[in-house]
Amino acid sequence: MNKRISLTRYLVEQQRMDGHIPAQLRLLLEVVARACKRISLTVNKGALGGGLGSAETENIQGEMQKKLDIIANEVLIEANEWGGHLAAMASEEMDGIYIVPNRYPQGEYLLMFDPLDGSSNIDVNVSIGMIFSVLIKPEGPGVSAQDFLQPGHQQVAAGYCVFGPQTTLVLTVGDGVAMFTLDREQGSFILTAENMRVPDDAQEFAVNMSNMRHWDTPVKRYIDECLQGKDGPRGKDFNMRWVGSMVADVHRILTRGGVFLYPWDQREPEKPGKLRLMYEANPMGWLIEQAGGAASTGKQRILDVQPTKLHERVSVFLGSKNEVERIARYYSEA
Ligand code: AFP
Repeated sequence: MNKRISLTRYLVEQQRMDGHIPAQLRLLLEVVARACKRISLTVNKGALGGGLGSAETENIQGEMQKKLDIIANEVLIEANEWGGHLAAMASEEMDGIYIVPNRYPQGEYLLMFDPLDGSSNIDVNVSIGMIFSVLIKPEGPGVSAQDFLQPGHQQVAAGYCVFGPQTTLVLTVGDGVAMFTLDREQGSFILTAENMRVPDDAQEFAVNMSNMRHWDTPVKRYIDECLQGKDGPRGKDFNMRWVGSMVADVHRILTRGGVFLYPWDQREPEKPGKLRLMYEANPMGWLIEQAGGAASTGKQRILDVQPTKLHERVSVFLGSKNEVERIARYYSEA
Protein backbone atom coordinates (compact mmCIF):
# COMPACT_ATOMS: atom_id res chain seq x y z
CA MET A 1 0.00 0.00 0.00
CA ASN A 2 1.66 3.26 -1.05
CA LYS A 3 -0.96 6.01 -0.88
CA ARG A 4 -1.77 7.84 2.38
CA ILE A 5 -5.17 9.08 1.28
CA SER A 6 -8.12 10.32 3.34
CA LEU A 7 -11.18 8.19 4.08
CA THR A 8 -13.24 10.56 1.89
CA ARG A 9 -10.95 10.06 -1.12
CA TYR A 10 -10.81 6.28 -0.53
CA LEU A 11 -14.63 6.08 -0.49
CA VAL A 12 -14.96 8.32 -3.56
CA GLU A 13 -12.51 6.11 -5.46
CA GLN A 14 -14.42 2.99 -4.34
CA GLN A 15 -17.62 4.68 -5.53
CA ARG A 16 -16.08 5.49 -8.91
CA MET A 17 -14.85 1.90 -9.24
CA ASP A 18 -17.97 0.53 -11.05
CA GLY A 19 -20.21 2.19 -8.40
CA HIS A 20 -18.98 -0.25 -5.77
CA ILE A 21 -20.33 2.03 -3.05
CA PRO A 22 -23.64 3.86 -3.70
CA ALA A 23 -23.46 7.61 -2.92
CA GLN A 24 -25.81 7.35 0.06
CA LEU A 25 -23.72 4.55 1.63
CA ARG A 26 -20.56 6.61 1.14
CA LEU A 27 -22.27 9.52 2.88
CA LEU A 28 -23.36 7.23 5.75
CA LEU A 29 -19.81 5.93 6.28
CA GLU A 30 -18.40 9.46 6.32
CA VAL A 31 -20.98 10.54 8.90
CA VAL A 32 -20.21 7.52 11.12
CA ALA A 33 -16.49 8.37 10.87
CA ARG A 34 -17.18 11.99 11.88
CA ALA A 35 -19.16 10.76 14.89
CA CYS A 36 -16.21 8.52 15.86
CA LYS A 37 -13.92 11.57 15.83
CA ARG A 38 -16.26 13.36 18.26
CA ILE A 39 -16.49 10.32 20.56
CA SER A 40 -12.71 9.88 20.41
CA LEU A 41 -12.21 13.48 21.60
CA THR A 42 -14.42 12.86 24.66
CA VAL A 43 -12.70 9.52 25.36
CA ASN A 44 -9.26 11.12 25.18
CA LYS A 45 -10.25 13.81 27.68
CA GLY A 46 -11.08 11.14 30.28
CA ALA A 47 -11.91 12.74 33.67
CA LEU A 48 -11.35 16.20 32.12
CA GLY A 49 -14.23 15.59 29.67
CA GLY A 50 -16.79 14.31 32.17
CA GLY A 51 -16.97 10.99 30.31
CA LEU A 52 -15.94 8.73 33.16
CA GLY A 53 -18.10 6.92 35.68
CA SER A 54 -21.54 5.39 35.85
CA ALA A 55 -24.74 6.96 34.52
CA GLU A 56 -26.68 5.14 37.30
CA THR A 57 -29.14 3.83 34.64
CA GLU A 58 -29.61 0.32 33.16
CA ASN A 59 -29.90 -0.66 29.49
CA ILE A 60 -32.18 -3.35 28.01
CA GLN A 61 -29.43 -5.91 28.60
CA GLY A 62 -29.76 -5.26 32.34
CA GLU A 63 -26.26 -3.71 32.38
CA MET A 64 -25.45 -0.55 34.33
CA GLN A 65 -24.78 2.13 31.72
CA LYS A 66 -21.66 4.29 31.78
CA LYS A 67 -21.91 8.02 31.06
CA LEU A 68 -19.85 7.42 27.91
CA ASP A 69 -22.27 4.72 26.69
CA ILE A 70 -25.00 7.35 26.63
CA ILE A 71 -22.81 10.18 25.29
CA ALA A 72 -21.57 7.98 22.40
CA ASN A 73 -25.13 6.81 21.64
CA GLU A 74 -26.40 10.40 21.44
CA VAL A 75 -23.48 11.52 19.24
CA LEU A 76 -24.24 8.73 16.74
CA ILE A 77 -28.00 9.43 16.70
CA GLU A 78 -27.55 13.20 16.26
CA ALA A 79 -24.92 12.78 13.54
CA ASN A 80 -26.91 10.27 11.49
CA GLU A 81 -30.58 11.28 11.80
CA TRP A 82 -30.64 14.31 9.45
CA GLY A 83 -28.49 13.19 6.48
CA GLY A 84 -31.23 11.49 4.47
CA HIS A 85 -29.34 8.17 4.19
CA LEU A 86 -31.12 6.31 7.00
CA ALA A 87 -34.61 5.02 7.75
CA ALA A 88 -33.83 3.95 11.32
CA MET A 89 -31.13 3.01 13.84
CA ALA A 90 -30.73 0.40 16.58
CA SER A 91 -28.24 0.39 19.43
CA GLU A 92 -27.04 -1.71 22.38
CA GLU A 93 -28.11 1.25 24.55
CA MET A 94 -31.68 1.56 23.22
CA ASP A 95 -34.55 -0.89 23.87
CA GLY A 96 -36.37 -0.33 20.57
CA ILE A 97 -35.38 1.12 17.20
CA TYR A 98 -34.94 4.86 16.59
CA ILE A 99 -36.96 5.87 13.52
CA VAL A 100 -35.61 8.92 11.69
CA PRO A 101 -38.06 11.78 12.50
CA ASN A 102 -40.37 12.91 9.70
CA ARG A 103 -38.76 16.35 9.70
CA TYR A 104 -35.80 14.67 7.95
CA PRO A 105 -35.76 12.78 4.63
CA GLN A 106 -36.09 9.00 5.02
CA GLY A 107 -33.18 7.01 3.61
CA GLU A 108 -32.85 3.38 2.49
CA TYR A 109 -30.32 2.14 5.06
CA LEU A 110 -30.59 0.70 8.58
CA LEU A 111 -27.69 1.38 11.00
CA MET A 112 -26.98 -0.73 14.11
CA PHE A 113 -24.21 -0.03 16.60
CA ASP A 114 -22.60 -0.78 19.93
CA PRO A 115 -21.81 2.88 20.64
CA LEU A 116 -19.20 2.12 23.29
CA ASP A 117 -17.76 -1.38 23.36
CA GLY A 118 -15.71 -2.39 26.40
CA SER A 119 -17.51 -0.20 28.94
CA SER A 120 -15.81 -2.01 31.82
CA ASN A 121 -12.50 -0.56 30.56
CA ILE A 122 -13.61 3.09 30.29
CA ASP A 123 -12.54 4.16 33.78
CA VAL A 124 -9.22 2.31 33.67
CA ASN A 125 -7.84 3.87 30.46
CA VAL A 126 -7.81 0.63 28.44
CA SER A 127 -8.73 0.59 24.72
CA ILE A 128 -12.46 0.76 24.02
CA GLY A 129 -14.39 1.32 20.82
CA MET A 130 -17.52 1.46 18.69
CA ILE A 131 -18.88 -1.25 16.38
CA PHE A 132 -21.38 -0.74 13.53
CA SER A 133 -23.32 -2.70 10.91
CA VAL A 134 -25.36 -1.46 7.91
CA LEU A 135 -28.30 -3.18 6.21
CA ILE A 136 -30.73 -2.13 3.46
CA LYS A 137 -34.33 -1.54 4.59
CA PRO A 138 -36.65 -4.02 2.86
CA GLU A 139 -39.05 -2.49 0.31
CA GLY A 140 -42.41 -1.31 1.71
CA PRO A 141 -43.97 1.53 3.68
CA GLY A 142 -42.53 2.63 7.03
CA VAL A 143 -39.91 0.85 9.08
CA SER A 144 -40.07 -1.57 12.00
CA ALA A 145 -37.75 -3.61 14.22
CA GLN A 146 -38.67 -6.60 12.02
CA ASP A 147 -36.83 -4.92 9.11
CA PHE A 148 -33.57 -5.23 11.06
CA LEU A 149 -33.86 -8.99 11.53
CA GLN A 150 -31.70 -9.94 8.53
CA PRO A 151 -28.84 -12.50 8.57
CA GLY A 152 -25.32 -11.03 8.74
CA HIS A 153 -24.52 -12.04 5.15
CA GLN A 154 -26.91 -9.27 4.05
CA GLN A 155 -24.78 -6.51 5.56
CA VAL A 156 -23.65 -3.86 3.03
CA ALA A 157 -21.08 -2.27 5.33
CA ALA A 158 -19.53 -3.02 8.72
CA GLY A 159 -16.74 -1.67 10.86
CA TYR A 160 -15.37 -0.63 14.20
CA CYS A 161 -13.37 2.22 15.67
CA VAL A 162 -10.79 1.63 18.39
CA PHE A 163 -10.27 4.46 20.87
CA GLY A 164 -6.81 3.50 22.08
CA PRO A 165 -3.24 4.83 21.79
CA GLN A 166 -4.35 5.66 18.26
CA THR A 167 -7.87 6.06 16.99
CA THR A 168 -8.28 3.58 14.16
CA LEU A 169 -11.31 2.97 11.96
CA VAL A 170 -11.55 -0.42 10.24
CA LEU A 171 -14.28 -1.13 7.71
CA THR A 172 -15.53 -3.26 4.82
CA VAL A 173 -18.12 -2.76 2.11
CA GLY A 174 -17.61 -6.29 0.81
CA ASP A 175 -14.34 -5.69 -1.05
CA GLY A 176 -11.76 -6.53 1.60
CA VAL A 177 -10.88 -4.73 4.83
CA ALA A 178 -9.28 -1.28 5.05
CA MET A 179 -7.88 0.55 8.08
CA PHE A 180 -7.70 4.31 8.67
CA THR A 181 -5.79 6.11 11.42
CA LEU A 182 -7.04 9.45 12.78
CA ASP A 183 -4.54 12.24 12.09
CA ARG A 184 -5.47 14.63 14.89
CA GLU A 185 -3.58 17.56 13.30
CA GLN A 186 -5.49 17.25 10.04
CA GLY A 187 -8.63 16.04 11.83
CA SER A 188 -9.13 13.31 9.23
CA PHE A 189 -8.88 9.54 8.95
CA ILE A 190 -5.95 8.51 6.73
CA LEU A 191 -5.67 5.13 4.98
CA THR A 192 -2.94 3.08 6.71
CA ALA A 193 -3.72 -0.49 5.60
CA GLU A 194 -5.65 -2.14 2.74
CA ASN A 195 -6.70 -5.76 2.12
CA MET A 196 -5.93 -6.76 5.71
CA ARG A 197 -5.46 -10.55 5.99
CA VAL A 198 -5.84 -12.89 8.97
CA PRO A 199 -3.33 -15.79 8.79
CA ASP A 200 -5.02 -19.23 8.54
CA ASP A 201 -3.12 -20.59 11.53
CA ALA A 202 -2.51 -19.00 14.94
CA GLN A 203 -0.69 -19.49 18.24
CA GLU A 204 -2.64 -16.94 20.26
CA PHE A 205 -6.13 -17.21 21.71
CA ALA A 206 -8.35 -14.60 23.40
CA VAL A 207 -10.92 -15.78 25.96
CA ASN A 208 -11.96 -14.85 29.51
CA MET A 209 -10.24 -17.81 31.17
CA SER A 210 -11.96 -17.14 34.51
CA ASN A 211 -15.11 -18.67 32.98
CA MET A 212 -13.44 -21.97 32.00
CA ARG A 213 -15.28 -24.18 34.53
CA HIS A 214 -18.61 -23.06 33.04
CA TRP A 215 -17.83 -23.92 29.38
CA ASP A 216 -19.06 -26.94 27.43
CA THR A 217 -16.82 -29.87 26.44
CA PRO A 218 -15.70 -28.76 22.94
CA VAL A 219 -14.40 -25.41 24.23
CA LYS A 220 -12.71 -26.96 27.28
CA ARG A 221 -11.05 -29.49 24.92
CA TYR A 222 -9.82 -26.77 22.54
CA ILE A 223 -8.39 -24.54 25.29
CA ASP A 224 -6.92 -27.52 27.19
CA GLU A 225 -5.00 -28.56 24.08
CA CYS A 226 -3.74 -25.00 23.54
CA LEU A 227 -2.55 -24.88 27.17
CA GLN A 228 -0.69 -28.20 26.79
CA GLY A 229 1.41 -26.48 24.14
CA LYS A 230 4.13 -28.31 22.19
CA ASP A 231 4.02 -31.33 24.55
CA GLY A 232 0.32 -31.78 23.75
CA PRO A 233 -1.72 -32.81 20.65
CA ARG A 234 -1.24 -29.37 19.03
CA GLY A 235 2.58 -29.73 19.08
CA LYS A 236 3.06 -25.97 19.45
CA ASP A 237 2.90 -23.42 22.29
CA PHE A 238 0.04 -20.90 22.46
CA ASN A 239 -0.02 -17.41 23.98
CA MET A 240 -3.11 -15.81 25.54
CA ARG A 241 -4.44 -12.26 25.48
CA TRP A 242 -7.75 -10.83 26.84
CA VAL A 243 -8.41 -7.08 26.85
CA GLY A 244 -12.11 -7.35 27.68
CA SER A 245 -12.99 -4.99 24.82
CA MET A 246 -14.02 -7.01 21.74
CA VAL A 247 -12.84 -4.19 19.43
CA ALA A 248 -9.31 -4.34 20.87
CA ASP A 249 -9.10 -8.15 20.86
CA VAL A 250 -10.47 -8.41 17.29
CA HIS A 251 -8.22 -5.57 16.08
CA ARG A 252 -5.18 -7.52 17.35
CA ILE A 253 -6.43 -10.63 15.51
CA LEU A 254 -6.99 -8.67 12.27
CA THR A 255 -3.48 -7.27 12.64
CA ARG A 256 -1.47 -10.39 13.61
CA GLY A 257 -3.88 -13.36 13.71
CA GLY A 258 -5.31 -15.40 16.54
CA VAL A 259 -8.70 -16.67 17.64
CA PHE A 260 -11.36 -14.94 19.77
CA LEU A 261 -13.77 -17.00 21.87
CA TYR A 262 -16.85 -15.96 23.85
CA PRO A 263 -18.64 -19.30 24.29
CA TRP A 264 -21.93 -20.46 25.77
CA ASP A 265 -21.77 -20.59 29.57
CA GLN A 266 -23.69 -23.01 31.80
CA ARG A 267 -24.39 -20.25 34.35
CA GLU A 268 -27.08 -18.92 31.99
CA PRO A 269 -27.90 -22.02 29.93
CA GLU A 270 -30.86 -20.39 28.20
CA LYS A 271 -28.58 -17.72 26.72
CA PRO A 272 -26.60 -18.82 23.60
CA GLY A 273 -23.74 -16.53 24.73
CA LYS A 274 -22.93 -13.05 26.09
CA LEU A 275 -22.21 -11.11 22.92
CA ARG A 276 -24.92 -9.55 20.77
CA LEU A 277 -25.48 -10.91 17.24
CA MET A 278 -26.62 -7.76 15.40
CA TYR A 279 -24.04 -5.17 16.45
CA GLU A 280 -21.11 -7.22 17.77
CA ALA A 281 -20.91 -10.73 16.21
CA ASN A 282 -22.26 -9.94 12.69
CA PRO A 283 -20.08 -6.89 11.91
CA MET A 284 -16.94 -8.46 13.45
CA GLY A 285 -17.71 -11.79 11.76
CA TRP A 286 -18.00 -10.17 8.33
CA LEU A 287 -14.78 -8.17 8.78
CA ILE A 288 -12.91 -11.33 9.76
CA GLU A 289 -14.34 -13.27 6.79
CA GLN A 290 -13.47 -10.40 4.43
CA ALA A 291 -9.89 -10.72 5.75
CA GLY A 292 -9.76 -14.46 5.01
CA GLY A 293 -10.70 -15.69 8.48
CA ALA A 294 -13.82 -17.48 9.77
CA ALA A 295 -16.65 -16.72 12.25
CA SER A 296 -18.77 -19.47 13.83
CA THR A 297 -21.21 -20.10 16.68
CA GLY A 298 -19.54 -23.52 16.98
CA LYS A 299 -22.54 -25.01 15.22
CA GLN A 300 -23.00 -22.67 12.22
CA ARG A 301 -21.51 -19.70 10.33
CA ILE A 302 -22.39 -16.59 12.37
CA LEU A 303 -23.42 -14.67 9.22
CA ASP A 304 -26.07 -17.33 8.44
CA VAL A 305 -27.83 -17.04 11.81
CA GLN A 306 -31.43 -15.86 11.20
CA PRO A 307 -32.05 -13.23 13.91
CA THR A 308 -35.35 -13.37 15.82
CA LYS A 309 -34.87 -10.31 18.04
CA LEU A 310 -32.85 -7.07 18.02
CA HIS A 311 -30.68 -7.73 21.09
CA GLU A 312 -30.22 -11.44 20.41
CA ARG A 313 -27.09 -13.07 21.90
CA VAL A 314 -24.85 -15.69 20.30
CA SER A 315 -21.75 -17.70 21.11
CA VAL A 316 -18.74 -16.40 19.16
CA PHE A 317 -15.62 -18.04 17.75
CA LEU A 318 -13.80 -15.94 15.16
CA GLY A 319 -10.35 -15.35 13.71
CA SER A 320 -7.78 -17.58 12.00
CA LYS A 321 -9.71 -20.00 9.76
CA ASN A 322 -8.04 -23.26 10.78
CA GLU A 323 -8.55 -22.55 14.50
CA VAL A 324 -12.23 -21.67 14.12
CA GLU A 325 -12.81 -24.74 11.93
CA ARG A 326 -11.08 -26.90 14.55
CA ILE A 327 -13.45 -25.60 17.28
CA ALA A 328 -16.47 -26.28 14.98
CA ARG A 329 -15.12 -29.81 14.37
CA TYR A 330 -14.85 -30.39 18.14
CA TYR A 331 -18.54 -29.38 18.41
CA SER A 332 -19.53 -31.80 15.63
CA GLU A 333 -17.53 -34.59 17.34
CA ALA A 334 -19.04 -33.89 20.80
P1 AFP B 1 -19.01 -4.21 28.05
O1 AFP B 1 -19.18 -3.27 26.93
O2 AFP B 1 -20.23 -4.40 28.88
O3 AFP B 1 -17.75 -3.95 28.86
O4 AFP B 1 -18.77 -5.66 27.46
C1 AFP B 1 -17.74 -5.79 26.59
C2 AFP B 1 -18.02 -7.07 25.81
O5 AFP B 1 -19.27 -7.05 25.27
C3 AFP B 1 -16.97 -7.31 24.74
O6 AFP B 1 -16.45 -6.14 24.23
C4 AFP B 1 -15.91 -8.10 25.46
O7 AFP B 1 -15.24 -8.98 24.60
C5 AFP B 1 -16.68 -8.87 26.51
O8 AFP B 1 -17.92 -8.19 26.70
C6 AFP B 1 -15.94 -8.89 27.84
O9 AFP B 1 -16.62 -9.74 28.68
P2 AFP B 1 -16.03 -10.12 30.12
O10 AFP B 1 -16.19 -8.87 30.95
O11 AFP B 1 -16.91 -11.24 30.56
O12 AFP B 1 -14.61 -10.51 29.98
